[in-house]
Amino acid sequence: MNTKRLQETDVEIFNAIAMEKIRQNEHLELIASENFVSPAVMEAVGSVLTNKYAEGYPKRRYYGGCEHIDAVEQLAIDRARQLFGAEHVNVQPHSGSQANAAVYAAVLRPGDKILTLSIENGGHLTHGHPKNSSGMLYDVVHYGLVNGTDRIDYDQMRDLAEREHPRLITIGASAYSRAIDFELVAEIAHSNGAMVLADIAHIAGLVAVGLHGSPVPHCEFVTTTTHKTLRGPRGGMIMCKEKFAQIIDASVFPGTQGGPLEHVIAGKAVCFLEALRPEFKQYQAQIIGNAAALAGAMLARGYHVVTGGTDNHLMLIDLRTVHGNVTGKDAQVALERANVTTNKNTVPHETRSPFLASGIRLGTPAVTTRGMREKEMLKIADLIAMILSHMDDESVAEDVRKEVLRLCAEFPLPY
Ligand code: DSN
Repeated sequence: MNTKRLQETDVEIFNAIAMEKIRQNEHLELIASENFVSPAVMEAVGSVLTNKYAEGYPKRRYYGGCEHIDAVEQLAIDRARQLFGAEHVNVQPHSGSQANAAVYAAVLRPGDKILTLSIENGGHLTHGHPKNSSGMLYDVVHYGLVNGTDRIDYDQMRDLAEREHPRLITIGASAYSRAIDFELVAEIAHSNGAMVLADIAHIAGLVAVGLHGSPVPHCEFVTTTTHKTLRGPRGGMIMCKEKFAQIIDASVFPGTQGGPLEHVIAGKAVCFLEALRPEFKQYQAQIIGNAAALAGAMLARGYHVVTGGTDNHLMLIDLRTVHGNVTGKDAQVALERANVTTNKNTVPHETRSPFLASGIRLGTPAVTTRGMREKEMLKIADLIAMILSHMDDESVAEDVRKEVLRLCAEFPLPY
């Protein structure tokens, strides 16, 4: 993209973007929730659509001049419906958090009970964390993980649903590596008078191509971000049954948002078109294959991969078994020094604060977008293990950094 005018107008922002581009090109991106959009998505997001106000919905706007915006938003809606087989789609949420807040506001009143997975067990901030509005406004009860396997405890979910009578059960995770049984969750909810919000932000790409079971036929509400495995622009989306269409749309606008970000919605439309192509399924299959290879290689080096492996795009490495003194924070910093980007993460049965944590979360969507495959995952496992075993050794960090730069040069980004 031509950024000459930006350089002339604001050299400080130009330089920061230029440095970030170099960072993205020269680091191994293993943060499970990040990805690299296509140049086509990038162009749509950087387009003149950012200039337009379009409060309302296609053909029902509060502003004039929306004919082309309407076409963009309708394409995004139609493609998303086709991609996920959804009855109704709202593409306006600015983020996954906004999407979740809009669903809550649509069907809950303050004080209503929600049954969710806590962030400590792999859930998300917006699933009832006390410092998030979901935790402040609603009465939160958490189900957890099965002791020993660290998989979602559906029996406990059922017991709590029977005992607590929640109005809504949320299912979905930010740090959970196993397939989720959405049909079972819906059955538990519906037999106890509750509705379900499935938050598929992390696994949306896998769901879109059928490599993970879909919640869409079973759950009243499905939310997602569009920028993780789905590989679109940063943003959110809500899918729901037709009978909830009106209350969901009203809850997004005017309930919780004003003017939609139509340039981002254009990027979402492009992303959905890309996701409808056959090669997107191959891409998702490779994400899963790469995650399995990386998890297998970490296990082979003696690391504890939470739940013993992965069914999706991510894994949690509990560092306590091999490196008892290394916190997740230490590991994140040491890896970063060698151009390997990860995030510290709490693990089940955590003994440290979330600021230190005992684990790191690794994901393969971004490196798979660069074209890396199983062979490279084995190499990446080697590099991670090398750093973690020589935490303060600058020369090891430098050797690993060189290896990372070589890998990144072999699999360049398109921008
Ligand atoms: N913060 C995101 C993640 O990293 O998983 C979830 O919203």
